[in-house]
Amino acid sequence: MSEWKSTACILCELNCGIEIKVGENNTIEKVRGDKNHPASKGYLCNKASRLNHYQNGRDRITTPLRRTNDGSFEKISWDTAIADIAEKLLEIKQKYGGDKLLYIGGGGQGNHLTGVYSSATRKALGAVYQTNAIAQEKTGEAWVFSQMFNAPMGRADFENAQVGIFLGKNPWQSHGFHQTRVILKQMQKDPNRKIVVFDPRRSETADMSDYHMAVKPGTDAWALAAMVAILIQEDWVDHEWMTQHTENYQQVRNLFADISVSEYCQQCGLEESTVRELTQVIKDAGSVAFWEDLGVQMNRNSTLVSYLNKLIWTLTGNFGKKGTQYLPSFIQPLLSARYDDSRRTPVSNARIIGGYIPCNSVTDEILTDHPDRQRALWIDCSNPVHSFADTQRMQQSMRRVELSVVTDIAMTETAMQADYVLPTANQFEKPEVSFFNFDFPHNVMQVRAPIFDAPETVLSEPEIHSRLCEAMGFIPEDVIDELNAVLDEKPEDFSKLFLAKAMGDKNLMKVAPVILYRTLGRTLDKGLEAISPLSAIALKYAMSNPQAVKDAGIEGAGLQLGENLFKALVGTRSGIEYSSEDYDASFKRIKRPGNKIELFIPELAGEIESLSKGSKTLSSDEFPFILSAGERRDYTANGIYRDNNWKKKDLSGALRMSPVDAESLGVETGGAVNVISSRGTQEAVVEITDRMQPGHVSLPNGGGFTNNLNTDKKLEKIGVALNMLTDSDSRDYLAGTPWHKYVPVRLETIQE
Ligand SMILES: Nc1nc2c(c(=O)[nH]1)N[C@H]1C(S)=C(S)[C@@H](COP(=O)(O)OP(=O)(O)OC[C@H]3O[C@@H](n4cnc5c(=O)[nH]c(N)nc54)[C@H](O)[C@@H]3O)O[C@H]1N2
Ligand SMILES: Nc1nc2c(c(=O)[nH]1)N[C@H]1C(S)=C(S)[C@@H](COP(=O)(O)OP(=O)(O)OC[C@H]3O[C@@H](n4cnc5c(=O)[nH]c(N)nc54)[C@H](O)[C@@H]3O)O[C@H]1N2
Ligand code: SF4
Ligand SMILES: [Mo]
Repeated sequence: MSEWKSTACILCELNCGIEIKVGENNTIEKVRGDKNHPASKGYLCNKASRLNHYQNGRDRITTPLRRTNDGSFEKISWDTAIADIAEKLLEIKQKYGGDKLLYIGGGGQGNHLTGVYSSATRKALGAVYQTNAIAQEKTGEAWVFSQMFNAPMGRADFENAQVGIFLGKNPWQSHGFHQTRVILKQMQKDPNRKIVVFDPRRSETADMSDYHMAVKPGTDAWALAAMVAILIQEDWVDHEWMTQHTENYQQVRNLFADISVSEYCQQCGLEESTVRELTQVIKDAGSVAFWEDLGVQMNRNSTLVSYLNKLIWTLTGNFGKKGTQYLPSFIQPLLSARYDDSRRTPVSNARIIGGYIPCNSVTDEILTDHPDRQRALWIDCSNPVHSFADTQRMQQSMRRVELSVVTDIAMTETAMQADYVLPTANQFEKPEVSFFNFDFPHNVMQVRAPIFDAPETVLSEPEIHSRLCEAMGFIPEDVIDELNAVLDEKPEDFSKLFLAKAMGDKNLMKVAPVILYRTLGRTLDKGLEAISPLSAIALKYAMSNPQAVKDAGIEGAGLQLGENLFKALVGTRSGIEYSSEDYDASFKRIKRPGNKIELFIPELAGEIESLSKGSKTLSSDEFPFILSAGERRDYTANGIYRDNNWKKKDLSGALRMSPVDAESLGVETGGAVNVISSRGTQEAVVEITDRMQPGHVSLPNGGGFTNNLNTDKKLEKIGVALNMLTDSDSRDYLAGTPWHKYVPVRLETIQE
C-alpha cells in the first residue's frame, strides 16, 4: 500500500517541506506541500510535482567507474575505487602539498551533508581551496556585506514589506522567499503596498509590478547611483537613524553630491521623473525590502551594484526592523563570516571571498605551468563543465589535473571528463539537511530521512568520505572504540568526552564528522546515522545563541540545550524552528565597533567616480546582441532534472527576442538560429515576444545536457549548453563573478 512520507523539495534553495506518495518500484506517485513545515506551510510550486524525473532520472549511474588509458571507463569495485583514490590523494599531498587539491561543490540545492563530510577529507589532506556556485553569484554581495557589516550575508522580509524591490530578480519564477507567489499576490492586491522590478525584460514579476524599471541591459549601476544621488541631493536620508546606526556618511555624501541625475538616467534608459518618483516612494515608505539576484550579480559592475543597493536601504533606515533587511542566524553559515580579505589564489591572484575562489578563476589555476597550480580536483554534487563559464576550458582543466574524482547520481558532462566517477545515493535515498536557513526572526531547519532504498551498489557521500578518510589513515581506531564504549555504558557523558577529545587534538577535530558518524551514528534511528555531525553543529549553535534556541521552545542549559536541539531536529520529519529572535537582533550581528554599519567602502569609490564616463555597451558590429544566458522559467531547474521529459512546455528552451529583432533577422517563432559568441556556437529555437527589448535576447538555464554513457542509446542534446558560449575572462574585476547575463553574441538564421 502506498503511503505519504515527509521530505523536502530539492529543486531550489527554499527546500519547501513536501510529502511524497510512494508508488511501486521506488517511484514517486504524487507530491504535495507539507502543511507541518514551519516555513513553507504547505506551499509548493509546479516544479515539485515532477520529482519522479529526479528519483528515476536519466543517466543514473550505479557502479564506480575508472578511466582507462584509451579514455573509456571500466567498472570497478568500491574497495578498488577507495584504495586507488586514497593512494593517489596521499601521493599528491606528498609530492605537491595538500593545498593542490581543489574542491568543487559540496551540496547543490539542499544536500549539504556532503559539504560537512567532505570537510573531513579536505582538512585531513590539508586542502584549502574550494569553490561552488555561490562563487559565481553571491560573492560580490558577500564582499560588500563583509565591508559594511562584517557579516556573511543578509536577506529581506518581503512578507511584511510595504515596498518590495527586485533588482535583476524574477521571484515569480525563481522564488527565493517562502510562499513567494502567495506573498507577491498579496502585495499586488494591497493598494498600500508596491512591487518594483528592475529588469530589461518584462518578466512575470514585472507584469505584477507598480514600477517596472526597464533599464538597458547591464546599466543598473547608473540607475542605482542616480537614486543614491537623489536621496543625498534632496537630503531625503534618515539622519537620525544613520547617526545611531552608521558611520562615515559624509564620505559617501561627497561621492554623490555632484552626480548628474538626468545624465545617469539617460545612461540606463530610464525616465528621470520616474526615477525621482520611485526614490520618493522609498523615502516615504514605512518599510522597504530589496532583493538583488542574478540579473545584476552576473552582470557588469556587479559588486558596485551590490554596494549601491545597500546604500539605498541604509540611507533610508531600512534595516533591522519588520519588513526590511536582516542578518539571519545561520546554524551553519554558507560563507565564512569574518574572513581574511587578503586571501588570494596562488596562480592568478584572485580574491578569495567567504572562503571560495571565484568559479571563473578555476581554469586559470589549472591551465598553466605555474608551479603552484592545482593538481587534483574533487567534485561533489556539481556539474562545473556544464555550469561554470567556459565549458571548453573547464573540460581541459579536468583532463589536465593528475587526478579528478566526481561524485554524482548521474553521468554528467563533468563525470565524462573525470578519472574516477563515484555513484551516490540520491537525496531521497539518504538522510539530508539543508543549510539554506535564511528565515528570520524565526529560523527553521529540517532533517530528512531516506524515503527509498538506494540501489545496492551505490554509497552515500558520508560513507564515501568516511571510507576514504579511514583508508588514508586519518581515523584513529582507539578513539572510536573509546567513544563507543562510553555510548554503551554512559551515553550521557558522550558529548563531554567527544568535545574534550576534539578540542585537545587538532587532527581529530578535522575529521570530527567521520568520528561522530562511526560512534554517535550507531545510536540514531536506522537510515539517520549520517546525520550525527549535526549534533556538533547544534551544540555549537546552542552554546553561542542560547536565548534564541530557548525562545524557539527548546529546553535545557549548556550542553543539554544543544543536545536537546539535536534531538528535536532528528526527531521531527517536517522541520522545526530552531531560533527565535526579535527584529533588532540583526544589529547584534554587525560585527563592527558599536554594531554600526560602515557606509563608506574606499575600494569602490573610484568605481563610483568612473560611472561619470558613461555606460558603453559591449555589443559590436561582430556581436550586435546582448544575450542573457540563464533565465529561470517555469520549466527549468538547474541541472537537477537531466531528462527533458520533465517539462510540460518550452522543451527546447527557446531563445526569446523582440519582434523588431526577429523581423530584421527574418525569423519566426519556432525558427532556428545559431547563437555565436567569441567562444562558441549553439543552435537555438526562437520565440518572439514583446517582453524583450530590441538588441537583448534571453536563453533559459537547465538545458543542453548530453549523455553518451549508454552507447546503445543515441546521443541527444536538447536545448542550449549556455557555457559553450561564455568566456571565463568576462567577470567582475573584484569578486570574479561572471557576466552570464551580458554575453555579446551574433545570431544567424538557419535555413531548413
Ligand atoms: N524555475 C527555476 N527557479 C529557480 C532556479 C531554476 O533553475 N529554475 N534556480 C535557482 C537558482 S540556483 C538561483 S541562483 C535563482 C536565480 O533567480 P533569478 O536571479 O531571479 O533568475 P534569473 O532568471 O537568472 O535572473 C533574473 C532576471 O534578471 C534579468 N536580467 C537580465 N539582465 C539584466 C540586467 O542587465 N539588469 C537587470 N536588472 N536584470 C537583468 C532577467 O531578465 C531575469 O528576469 O533561481 C532559483 N530558482
Ligand atoms: N551561463 C550560466 N551558467 C550558470 C547559471 C546561469 O544563470 N547562466 N547559473 C549558475 C547558478 S546560479 C547555479 S546555482 C549553478 C548550478 O550548477 P551546479 O552547481 O553545477 O548545480 P547543478 O547543475 O544543479 O548540478 C548538480 C549536480 O548534482 C547532481 N546531484 C543531484 N543529487 C545529488 C546527490 O544527492 N549527490 C550527488 N553527489 N550529486 C547529486 C546532479 O545530478 C547534478 O549533476 O549554475 C550556474 N551556471
Ligand atoms: S519553490 Fe518550488 S522548486 Fe523551490 S523548493 Fe519550493 S517547491 Fe521546490
Ligand atoms: Mo544559483
